[in-house]
Amino acid sequence: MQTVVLAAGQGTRMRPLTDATPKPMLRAAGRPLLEHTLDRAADAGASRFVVVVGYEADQVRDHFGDSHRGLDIAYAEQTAQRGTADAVRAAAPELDDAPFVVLNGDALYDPESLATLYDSGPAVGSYRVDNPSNYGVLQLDSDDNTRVTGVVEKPANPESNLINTGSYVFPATAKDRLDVSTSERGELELTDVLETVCGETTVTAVPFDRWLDVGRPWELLAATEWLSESLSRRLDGTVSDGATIEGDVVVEAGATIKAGVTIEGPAYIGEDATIGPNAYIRGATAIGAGANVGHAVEIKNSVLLSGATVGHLSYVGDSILGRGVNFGAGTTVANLRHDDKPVEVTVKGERVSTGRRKFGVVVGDKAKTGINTSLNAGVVVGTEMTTTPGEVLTRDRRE
Ligand code: TTP
Repeated sequence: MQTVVLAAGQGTRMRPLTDATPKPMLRAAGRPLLEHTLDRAADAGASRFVVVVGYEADQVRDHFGDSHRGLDIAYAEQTAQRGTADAVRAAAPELDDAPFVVLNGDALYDPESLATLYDSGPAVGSYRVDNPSNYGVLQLDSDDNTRVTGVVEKPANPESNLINTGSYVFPATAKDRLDVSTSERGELELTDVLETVCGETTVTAVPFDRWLDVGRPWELLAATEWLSESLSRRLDGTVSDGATIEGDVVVEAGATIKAGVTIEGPAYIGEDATIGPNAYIRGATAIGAGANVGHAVEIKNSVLLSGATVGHLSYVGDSILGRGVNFGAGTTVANLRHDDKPVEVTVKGERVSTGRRKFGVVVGDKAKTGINTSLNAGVVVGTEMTTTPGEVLTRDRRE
């Protein structure tokens, strides 16, 4: 089935990691989120893709070109990010007169459930959560509890814990229902299109076994953890006889693992990365292309994007380091509160629980720390920001 993939958003909740990168191009387990989505859609039954691009569109186009796994990709440009209905409207001229699937380019869907969605008639992917008030909650027909009648956004008193995953099979006629009015939060929403379609035809809720919306920085760690489960051991780079590589570890061609390094999989080491000597990498860690992890450095359950350097005597736990970040010798990250409560991070000016007992820091592209910097759990360091030698950062440094 023809598949529209939304990848035009600005990813404001993911800042500073999205200051210069579209969110769907952030890498989890070595590959952009959007590539994982296209792969899973291809496996589930996509026949061709219409990728809606907008924010930093060229990065998406340059990476994928005009096909993926033998399936054509057409691009639709959404010039201003006015909402998901507007994004699909931008894609409409590229669609044939047939049913179409819509997926978010920054969400992960479990392959089996996605295949079921593709095999369904008009449908919406649903998922059960503990905190439905944070999502769009599906309203179901009282006589037929697989039939969707509508969606209530972030209800104070949700009538169920079944939420909208943002994945849909629309009938061809939905192309004529894309002109919606602006919602309370000021966007043109695809859920309003869904509501119209629900009034015209039967739309079924297809339950997903697993789903992850990657909207905030710590969700990039969750994505990496999930995708790391399917890594299979492959050592294409140069691995010293004096290194210990345990479990499902991928070392890409051109990467160098020096003596004294221990890597406990699952872990991903990108092309031309250099690890060691004497470094320790564990948890679901992904080290990007050209990154450098030096002597006596421990990296646990973290993502280092391309070109990041942690050169000497450092600890990085449960953290995300942007492209070209440089940690001075002795930089140490805290990833646990003394009161054992979930670590909080400021997202768009508000303190938000990550839900994680262990979470370290988020560091924007090209930021640099001075030697012996201490970074407290939940701290965000903005793009190109710096710290002085010996500095203890207990608050964000965004500008
Ligand atoms: P969101 O995650 O709601 O929006 P976003 O990606 O811009 O992130 P943030 O809220 O942090 O600013 O969007 C859901 C999906 O829809 C996502 O894949 C991006 C896409 N999208 C568009 O393509 N165009 C749009 O105008 C909007 C709002 C989203």
